[in-house]
Amino acid sequence: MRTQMGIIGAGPAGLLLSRLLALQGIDSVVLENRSREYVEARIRAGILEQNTVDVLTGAGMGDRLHREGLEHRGVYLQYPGVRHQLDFPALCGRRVWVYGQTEVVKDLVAAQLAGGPPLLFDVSDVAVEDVDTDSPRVRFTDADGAARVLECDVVAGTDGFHGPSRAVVAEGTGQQLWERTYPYAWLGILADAAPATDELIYAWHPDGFALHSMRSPSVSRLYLQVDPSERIEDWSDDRIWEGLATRFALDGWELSTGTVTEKSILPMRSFVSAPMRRGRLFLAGDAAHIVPPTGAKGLNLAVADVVLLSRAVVRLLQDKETDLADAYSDTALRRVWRATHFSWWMTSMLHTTGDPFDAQLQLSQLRRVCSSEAAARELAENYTGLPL
Ligand code: FAS
Ligand code: PHB
Repeated sequence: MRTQMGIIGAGPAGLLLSRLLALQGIDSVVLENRSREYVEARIRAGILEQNTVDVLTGAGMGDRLHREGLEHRGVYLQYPGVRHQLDFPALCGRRVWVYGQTEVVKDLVAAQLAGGPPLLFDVSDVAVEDVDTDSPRVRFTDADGAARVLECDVVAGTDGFHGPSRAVVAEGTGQQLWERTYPYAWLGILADAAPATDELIYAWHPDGFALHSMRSPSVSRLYLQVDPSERIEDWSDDRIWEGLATRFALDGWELSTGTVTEKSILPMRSFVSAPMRRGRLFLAGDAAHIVPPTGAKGLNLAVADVVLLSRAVVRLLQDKETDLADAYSDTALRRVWRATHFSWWMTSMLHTTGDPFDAQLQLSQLRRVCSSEAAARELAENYTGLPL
C-alpha cells in the first residue's frame, strides 16, 4: 500500500487529521487496532471548546453537532452554600458546547467510510520504521491476518497514551518526559436522568470534588472524586447517588437520579513528552500528552495539535517547505503546557487532599474566582480555549 500520510489510531486526533488533509488534497490511510464498534462506544470527553466546534464545522463535521449538541454560556462553581455562574461570553466572548467525544468519533468514522480515505479497523502488530528517511513505512497485520506494508511520506502517531509511536520518537531523540500523578481518581457514571442543571457544576466539598455534566436533555454524566485504590464493584448505584447528592447539596435544589448505564473509575495524571516529532513521524493528542479531565482539555488539545500538524504536512508535501514541520513540536508544546497548567490548576483548586490548610487555600481561591472579574476571566479564557 502507498499513501502520503500514514495515520496510526482512529481516535479524534487521527480521524480529524485524515479529514483535514483530505480537504486539502492529501491522501492518507488510518490504521486502528480496535473494531469500529469498540471505537464508537468509548465514553470519554464531553466539552468542546469554541475552537473545536469551529474546526469541526469548517471540516464539514458540524451538522449533527449543531443539531444535537448543547451550547453553554458558562459553568457553575460551587462550594458549601454557594453556587456561582461564570458567564463566558461576558468574560471572554466565547462559549463551549456539550457534545460527547463518542458522537464526534461516530461522525468522523461515518464520513470517512462514506467515500473518505481508507480506514482499516482490527489491524495488529503495527510497527513504524525508517522515520529518519523521507520514506517511512508502517508494517501491520490486517483484519484478515495478512502482513502488509504501508509506504508513506509522513506518519502521524495519533495512537493515544498506550500506542507504539511515542517509544519510536524516544528511541531517536533525547525525549524528555514530565509526569505528575494525582492522589485521587474520578468515578464517572452515565445515567438516564434529565440533568438537574442547565450548565455544568464543578463542586468543591469536604468529602471530595463532584462534577455534574450531561450528554443530552435526558442523559446526565456525573463524576465523584474517589481514592485511586477504590474498586467500582464497591460502589453501588445508591452509594454513588448518595455521594453526589451530598456534594451538590444546595437549599432549594435537588439532584435528579435515574438508571446508571455506565460506571468506571479514571485515574488522574498530567503527562507531557517532548519532542513531538522524530524525522517524518509526528505525535499528536494523547500519544504525546495527558491532562486530568478537570479542565476539559484532553479532546480539545488533540484537535489543536492536528490543526497545526495538518498545516505543517500540507506545506511540507505540497510546497516542499519544512518551516512549519520544523516548528510543529515547539509550537504544539507551548499550547500543551498552557493546557497542562490550567488543568493542574483546576484540579488542585477543586480536589480535596484531607489537609485542612489546603482546604482553606482552595476555598480562598474559589471565593476569588467567584468575586473577581479578572480571576474569572482567566478561568473563562482557558476553559473556552485560547485562540489556535
Ligand atoms: P485516543 O486514545 O482517543 O485514540 C487513540 C486511538 O489509537 C485509539 O482508537 C486506539 O485504539 C488506537 N491505537 C492504540 N494503539 C494502537 C496501535 N498499536 N495500532 C493501531 N491503533 C492503535 N477528556 C476530557 O476532556 N473529559 C473527559 O471526561 C475525559 N474522559 C476520558 C476518559 C478516559 C478513559 C480517557 C482515556 C480519556 C479521557 N479524556 C477526557 C481525554 C480524552 O478525551 C483524550 O484526550 C482523547 O481521547 C485524545 O484523543 P486521541 O489523541 O485521538 O487518542
Ligand atoms: C464530561 O462531560 O464528560 C466532562 C465535562 C467536563 C470535564 C470533564 C468531563 O471537565
